[in-house]
Amino acid sequence: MNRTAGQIGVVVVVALGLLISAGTLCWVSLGVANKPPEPALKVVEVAGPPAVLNRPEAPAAPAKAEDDKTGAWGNVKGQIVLDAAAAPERPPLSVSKDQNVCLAKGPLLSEDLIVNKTNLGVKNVFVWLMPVDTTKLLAVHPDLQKLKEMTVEVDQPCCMFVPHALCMRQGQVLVAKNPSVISHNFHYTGHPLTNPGANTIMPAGSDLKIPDLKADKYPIKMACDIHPWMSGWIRVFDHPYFALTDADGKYEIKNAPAGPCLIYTWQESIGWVEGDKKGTGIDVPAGKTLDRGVVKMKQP
Ligand SMILES: [Cu+2]
Repeated sequence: MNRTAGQIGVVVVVALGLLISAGTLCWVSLGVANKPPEPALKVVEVAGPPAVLNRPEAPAAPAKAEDDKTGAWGNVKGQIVLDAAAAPERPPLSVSKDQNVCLAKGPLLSEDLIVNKTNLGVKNVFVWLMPVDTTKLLAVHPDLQKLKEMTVEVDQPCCMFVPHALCMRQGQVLVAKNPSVISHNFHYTGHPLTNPGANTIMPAGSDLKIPDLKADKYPIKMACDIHPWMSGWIRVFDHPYFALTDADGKYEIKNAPAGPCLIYTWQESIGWVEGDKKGTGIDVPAGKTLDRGVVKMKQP
């Protein structure tokens, strides 16, 4: 029994030796002897620092768009001025119908191009910001995230749209009003796929609610088929960083995300005022105002 056990012991030792040698040869021949598989723990380390994961009392981080790396905000302002020696006169509109109502407060003047006679500032230029990477959204300042007004109104008191140009945010409802004693036909048209528009008769004293306007780089045109001189423009944004120039051609956009972005300027009589549909690169300074000074707009 003892001899047999001894023989078995020798066989086991020899077999183990052969197995170890074969295993080593196998690792070496496969080229993996010096590259053991990555430990599963490595993945856990990459996923996040345990010190943070183990802090249940840590406050939740506020939701931020990807562009917001600093949490800082800045302002952008400027002025759009017509490149001309003098402000052009606004031609009177040809009011061919309902004169007793439409001309009750005097002649109607074209609003296609309204230029300040003193400083040549151009009114109603749309100015807005966009991210450099158009697949992302601009970070929005916490004070501006919630819509302050759920509706935006456009009035038609005397056969003109008031205001003639308006900006709104996606989610707001456009309310067209007709306080006059005659009918209008509210006809709005945007991009056929985004804001295809509609054409609705508005009897005297009626309102029309349009709740589904979408943010788009294409403007929406307002018109009235009954009074063909009526016109107006709407732009819809998915952020709050837009402005219309005032009677001096000035604009200011506040609390925009600091860092690089694109600025667009568009006026109905010439289209793009500065640059083109690709916009113009600017850098919004953290905690400061970028004054872009005067930008000259060519004449139509
Ligand atoms: Cu009308």
